[in-house]
This record gives sequence, structure tokens and C-alpha cells, in this order.
Amino acid sequence: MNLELVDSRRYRVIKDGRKIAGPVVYWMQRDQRVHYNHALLFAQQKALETGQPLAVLFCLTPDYLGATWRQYAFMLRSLEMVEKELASLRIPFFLLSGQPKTAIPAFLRMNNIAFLVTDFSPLRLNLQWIKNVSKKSDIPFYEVDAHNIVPVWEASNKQEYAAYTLRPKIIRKLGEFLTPIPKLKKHPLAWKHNYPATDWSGVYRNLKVDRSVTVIKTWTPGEKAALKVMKVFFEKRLGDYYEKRNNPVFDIPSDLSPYLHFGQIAAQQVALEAQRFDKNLKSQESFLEELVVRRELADNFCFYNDRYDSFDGFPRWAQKTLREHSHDPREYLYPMEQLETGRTHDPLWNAAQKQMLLTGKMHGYLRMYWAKKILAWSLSPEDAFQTALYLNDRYELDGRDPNGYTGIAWSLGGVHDRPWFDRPVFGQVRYMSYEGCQRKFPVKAYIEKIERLEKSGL
Ligand code: FAD
Ligand code: FO1
Repeated sequence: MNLELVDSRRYRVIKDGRKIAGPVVYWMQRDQRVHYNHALLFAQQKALETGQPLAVLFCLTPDYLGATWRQYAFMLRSLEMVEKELASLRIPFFLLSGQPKTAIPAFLRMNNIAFLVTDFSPLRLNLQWIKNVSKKSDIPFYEVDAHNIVPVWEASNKQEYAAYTLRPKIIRKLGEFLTPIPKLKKHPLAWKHNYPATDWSGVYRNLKVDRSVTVIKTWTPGEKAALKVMKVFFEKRLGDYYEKRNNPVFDIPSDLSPYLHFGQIAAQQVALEAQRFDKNLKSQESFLEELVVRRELADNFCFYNDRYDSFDGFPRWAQKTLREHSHDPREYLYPMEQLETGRTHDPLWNAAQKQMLLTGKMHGYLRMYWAKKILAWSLSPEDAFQTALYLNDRYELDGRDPNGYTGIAWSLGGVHDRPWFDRPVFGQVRYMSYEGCQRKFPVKAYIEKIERLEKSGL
């Protein structure tokens, strides 16, 4: 039977492979949720067509791009709930550990798997993992863009210059792709043998990871929590989003980024809900601009520019102007330890850094100012990129994301931006100043807010 649960433009064939009879597996990486997950739906479609059982794999690697206990705990506690929810749908969840290139092919062979599906990430490491696994297995292997509303390869076939060049291409296709996502069915066929439930306490105990970066208790992980955060945002704050989203004294933005980063909620589902919001169309529009255009512009940048995490990924005009100013004297230079603990001469920058340390999420407007000051206080733009990336990915719950690489590349190297007037160190890269922030929002009130947060010991 041929049922089309997933639009065929949403997946790519990694390997045609040899057709055999056997179970279907979804190797979950980026989209760590059960519902509204196109990759899982596609795997179920294949299993139903061939009358086979279906399972989900997750390969836990301890050294994922410098992630710390803060991010792993948020991710693993959510995967525990994924396992439970899948079990209620007769779909086993297997947590493998180690490198995917060994763990995944071994599982496929041991269980005589006939069809492999995974989800899509534009990041180099995830693409490398897929290549490695594909080389060591000969069954059909498909990759599904379950993260973007318009699949990245459908939206554009090249690196876009800026939001205004991608926006019309996305909007033109929203009608076909921003549609309700089918519900996952309870799977009719059980896995053919018994299997142990995951020993989660053993996983937490044995995970080799930097535990010096604490878990933030105020963040509840998982699909259910993500839906609650979305609901509260729509009810209480979306109405003010247009007016107040850039004022860090209020906490207007959705707080969905950690859930979107780990795929614990589907952007497509958030967008469908946001479209129903009619209290303030300007707010609805500016939220969708961020959630859809800005976020998919970041995937476009990382997918088509393989130097997305370095100076070489900047547009040529920015590389040229930054080079011309590479010998300009730096007013301040700080060692990592002083930046990390938020002890510079700039109280606004310190407050933003401390907000990230204490809450796991810096306000979006201040991330631009925060990164640009790192450019001003680093010996070179290359150093600045590495410093900003290290701090961002070590402390942000939403770190290690295409949005992060792109946000830093925008701030330091004019990606998706344009040349401005020439000035020391920055050249024509857009500059942001303390006074400029004061014109936008009451800086002192924000600094006091973070001081109160610090004293409250959270
Ligand atoms: P909302 O305003 O509620 O936005 C909703 C969603 O839209 C976000 O969750 C995000 O998925 C998307 N979005 C919003 N703003 C942007 C943007 N500027 N670019 C791309 N997508 C956007 N975002 C991350 O997810 N991880 C990061 O590590 C990260 N690092 C950043 C570093 C710098 C220097 C800059 C300038 C931006 C960075 N961003 C990052 C983008 C943005 O700041 C965050 O996505 C946003 O602040 C998340 O908060 P929210 O979900 O409450 O935002
Ligand atoms: N993906 C995995 O498949 N296995 C992991 O062990 C893993 C750890 C991890 C830790 C922090 C983090 O921010 C992301 C992590 N991811 C892991 C990747 C993530 O699920 C996404 O695939 C990418 O971050 C986005 O492309």
C-alpha cells in the first residue's frame, strides 16, 4: 500500500541500497520528538508499506562540539520521555553510545534492518556522521528535513545574500509546506524480540562530560514542556512582541530556542499555531519573520557555506575591511577567564554574560552587542569568532546551532548584513555602542535586573 505521509521533496536519498525484507529504523539526531516529526513519519510510512516493525535509535556521543552537562542533561531528560511516548505507540527506542560510524552499522547488521531514515542538520559533524554510516551499510538510507518548514534544498539552491533575498522564496512555498503534520500511528507490528529498557541512571552516571557548567532548574525539557512554553508565550507575550521584543528589561521573546534547537518542538507546529493568533498582526508577523525566515536563513547559510564557523565564511567585503583594520589598536584586551566571568569594564556586557551564565539564555538583542564587543576586544576577528563560539556554546542551552554560527558571523563578519561607515577595528562591519543600546532600552534597569538575579542565587 502506498500512503504518502511525507512530501517527497522533504527527503533526500543518501543511498539507494540493496532491497531486503526487514524492520525500518529512524536514527534520531536533530529532531528529538515523537509528534510532528516528518522523519519519524517517513520511517513509519516505509514500515507500514512493507509490513515491518519500526524502531528509533539515538547515538549518544560524549564529545558533541564541547557540549557540557547543562545541555546533555536537558537533552537526555527529554529523550527519557521520548522513549516512554514511543513505547506507548509500540515503537522501541534504543539508546546507543559511542561514535555513530561504529554503533549504527553494528545495530543495523545485528537486527537485519532493511531501511534507514535519519533527520537533517546542515552542520559539518552531522553530515560527516551520515557519510560515515552510509559507507558502512548497504541498505536504503534516506535523510528527511524535519527541522525546517520549507526544506532547505527546496527554499533555495544557493547561499542567500540576506533575509530579503530568501524571504520571497520561503513565502512562495509556505502554502505547500506550512500544512498540518499527520499524526503518528500506533505501530501495528511489535519488535520481533524483547529488548531492555534504557538504564537512564547508568547513562547519567557514566556520561563523560564537563559537569562544571550547571543544569538550569528553571528549564523543563521535553515535548510537553515545550508546548506549555509556547502556549504561555502566545497567551501572555506575543501581543507585545512587535513593540518590546528588543527590550531585554522585559522577557518578551518565546524562550522556545532550546526546544527548537533540540527538536523537542517543531517550528512548523509553532508557526501553524502563530498563524491563528489574531490579537496583534504586527507581532504575529515579526515573530514569524524570526521563527521562519531568520531561522531558515541560518540553515541556508550553514548548508551552503562550509566555512560557516570561521572568518573565511564572511563575505569578501567584510574580510577585506576587517583585514585593513587588523592592526588598529584595541582599546581593551581580556583573557578568556575575565570574559567568561563577566568582569570587563563594560557593565552592560558583563550583565549579558552573567544572564547567559545564570539562566542558560542571553536575550537575543544583547547577543549582537555581546558578540560585537568581543570583536572590539580581541586581537583578530578569527580569535573573536572562536571566543564568541566557545562562550556561546558552553553556556547557552540553545548553543551548537546553525542560528548560533550565523548569529556570530552576522555580528563579527557582516553575514546577511551590508557595509556601514568605516571605523577603527570594525571597518565597515556594523557597529553597536553602549549609547546606542541606551537609546533602545533603559540599560541601567537591565543591569539592575541581572544584579537582582545574581543575588537571588537563582
Ligand atoms: P524568539 O524571538 O521567540 O524567536 C523564536 C525563534 O526564532 C527562536 O527560537 C529561533 O529559532 C528563531 N530566531 C529568533 N531570532 C533569530 C535570529 N536572529 N537568527 C536565527 N533564528 C532566530 N539562536 C540559537 O538558537 N542558538 C544560538 O546559539 C544562538 N546564538 C546567537 C549568537 C549571536 C551572537 C546572535 C546575534 C544570535 C544568536 N542566536 C542563537 C539567534 C537568536 O538570538 C536566538 O535564536 C533567540 O534569542 C532565541 O530566543 P527565543 O527563542 O526566545 O527568540
Ligand atoms: N546529537 C546526537 O545524535 N547525539 C548526541 O549525543 C548529541 C549530543 C548533543 C549535545 C548538545 C547539543 O547541543 C546537541 C547534541 N546533539 C547530539 C546534536 C543535536 O541533536 C543536533 O543534531 C545538532 O545540534 C543541530 O544540528
